[in-house]
Amino acid sequence: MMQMISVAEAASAVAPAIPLAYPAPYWDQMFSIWLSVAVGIYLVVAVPIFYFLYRYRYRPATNEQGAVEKSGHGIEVLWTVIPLIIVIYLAVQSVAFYTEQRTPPANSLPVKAEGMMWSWQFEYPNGKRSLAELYVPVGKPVKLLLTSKDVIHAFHIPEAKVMEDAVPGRVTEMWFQFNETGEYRGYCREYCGTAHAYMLATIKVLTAEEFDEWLSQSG
Ligand SMILES: [Cu+2]
Repeated sequence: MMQMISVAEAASAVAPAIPLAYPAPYWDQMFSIWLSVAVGIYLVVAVPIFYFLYRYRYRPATNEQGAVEKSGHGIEVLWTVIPLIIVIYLAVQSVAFYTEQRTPPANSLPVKAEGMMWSWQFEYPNGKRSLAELYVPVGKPVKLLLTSKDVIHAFHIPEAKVMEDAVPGRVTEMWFQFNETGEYRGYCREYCGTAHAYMLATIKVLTAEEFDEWLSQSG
């Protein structure tokens, strides 16, 4: 019984009802689907291989001459159509999840993010700015509008499993949402020179009230 409870707890820890951050679950689900399909195909192929290795092993004077298979259209259609269906499913499912991962929800809070050697500057809708600290409200999607002052950088949030390039002269988009308050880290993930490794941003996830208060304070 104790074992059962701990297994159930482990399962709920792997897939909590409300994940720490979006859009990470789309990526996790896609990974699980691909892994399941890959393991399934591996078993379908590998188990018969080992069986046939044993079943048709060499024995003197037995089946020295192989049988010639002449009619096999049925099985050829089968091994063409089944993989085709699997590949189409993976493609359609991937596009569906990818679209969710990449499309900021309509109610997203837009925040401009500018990379520079070697820090990040953020600008909020009311014009307030912050350096190396990204303040966001909990439970609300945030749309980062990324660009760069100098070279190509990339903003990466491990918990949300998102990353996007920050390119000079261009604005790129990525979205994320934290569902728990606390401090998390954003990284530059495009090698950009000497202090690249120190090009971090602290993501401060506040309650809606704390965020509104912070946003309304000047400077
Ligand atoms: Cu950088």
